[in-house]
Amino acid sequence: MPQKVIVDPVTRIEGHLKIEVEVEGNKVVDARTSGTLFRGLELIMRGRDPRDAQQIMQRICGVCPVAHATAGTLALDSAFGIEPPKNGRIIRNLIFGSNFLQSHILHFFHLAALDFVKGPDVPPFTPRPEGDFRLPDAVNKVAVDAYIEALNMRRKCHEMLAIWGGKVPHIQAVVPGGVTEKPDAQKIADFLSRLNEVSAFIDNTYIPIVKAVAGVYPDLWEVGAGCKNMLAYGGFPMEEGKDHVKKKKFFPSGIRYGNGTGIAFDPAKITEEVAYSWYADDTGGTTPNMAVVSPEPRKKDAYSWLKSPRYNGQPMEVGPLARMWVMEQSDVKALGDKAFSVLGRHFARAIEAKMVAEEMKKWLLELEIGQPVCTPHEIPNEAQGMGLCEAERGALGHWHKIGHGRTDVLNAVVPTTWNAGPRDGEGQLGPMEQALVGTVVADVNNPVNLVRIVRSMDPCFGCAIHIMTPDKKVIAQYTID
Ligand code: NFE
Repeated sequence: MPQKVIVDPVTRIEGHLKIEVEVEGNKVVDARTSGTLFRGLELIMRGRDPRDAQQIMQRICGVCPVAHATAGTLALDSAFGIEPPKNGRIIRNLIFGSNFLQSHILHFFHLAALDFVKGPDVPPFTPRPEGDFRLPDAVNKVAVDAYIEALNMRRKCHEMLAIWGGKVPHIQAVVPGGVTEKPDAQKIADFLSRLNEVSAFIDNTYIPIVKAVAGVYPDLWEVGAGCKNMLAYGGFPMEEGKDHVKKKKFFPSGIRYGNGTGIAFDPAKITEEVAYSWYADDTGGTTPNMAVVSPEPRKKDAYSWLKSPRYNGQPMEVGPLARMWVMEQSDVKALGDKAFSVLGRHFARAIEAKMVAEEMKKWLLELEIGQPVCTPHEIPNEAQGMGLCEAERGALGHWHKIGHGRTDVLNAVVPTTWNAGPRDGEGQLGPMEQALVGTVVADVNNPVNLVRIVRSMDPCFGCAIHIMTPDKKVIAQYTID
């Protein structure tokens, strides 16, 4: 008889997640991931001036607002038939890159590292799963000290972002056609001095601590493999003169199934399903630009407010590992099959933080002082746009339909929905569910590897779902039986 293990809520992630697994003979044989809040932000956009999208949709989340400003604006660029000039493209990349670094440092040091680093016996280091802290004392102390320094580094990233974006978390400067902030020598110098500090922290603290963790938890290269289907929409455009989906990007778009060869990404193959989601069935199976959001909180057998996005009918993992795997980044590629694991995801995230920091130094020097930052535009009466980018946690898309000059339909398909959505009508488990299945749970009273798997994917349920239903009074419960 399988034993049920429920962790609800999973802490040290953004938002509300419940995981429920069945353990038989010490192994997880089935898993369900439930997003327990409803997202209704798209409904707020209906009937509004479409240019509100990049402002309102940013409120979906305080961790990755720039990703939603970017996807929202790219969708408007494509609906309006415009693109930013070179300066606008680069400043958007600098704004987004600053938020990227902040988010990756936050995720490792303030959320996931505490699965491996034993802090002092006070909050925020307690409560914690006990019994499996393996770092030598001296290394553990460096990692605990880095918790504080990481807060400082995140502040620097916010300051970098504010130089171009006006403020954090919800930024002002990203608008259809480009940005509103012009480059000058002072801003470039102020940005670079902070970026150099953050970059040194990534090289000298972030990457070494990830490697130290990997050194003493080698078993975690074998834990949490998941579906091995990797998807990247591509991020950080590097050229002008094309629709943004087709532009050369720093993180290329693509698909890779396990060790297979890379396949070109085709947005027409994205669908959303709702077989086990609390949405009316007519929401499902449609392409994202047609999606309607009809909540049905009492739907039979449903167990999540997340939908199940699929690519060509397949569940896909998105995020740093997917980006590094798709672009065949040498350090991650060298891991081989070990890349599909808890440690592989942490390693890929740290490597890409270094890559983005290095690249931002180059982008900064490509700015052309005195040249335009934005392309003028008019709002069309009827139009459709798609905005695809790489959010910190993976592939993010906004689909925006304009009618009578107002927003008719806006739909966001976010990284955590890809990773943590429920099973689909074919019975295929979502990527996080697949990553949980097969895990050895030696002690059902302390299922630490289950939460390590979840955190390695850096889920954010604020993005994936939003707004609480009035009748869902219980918001936190932890049960192990
Ligand atoms: Ni709220 Fe987000 C990111 C988006 S969701 S953090 O990154 O989009 O996975």
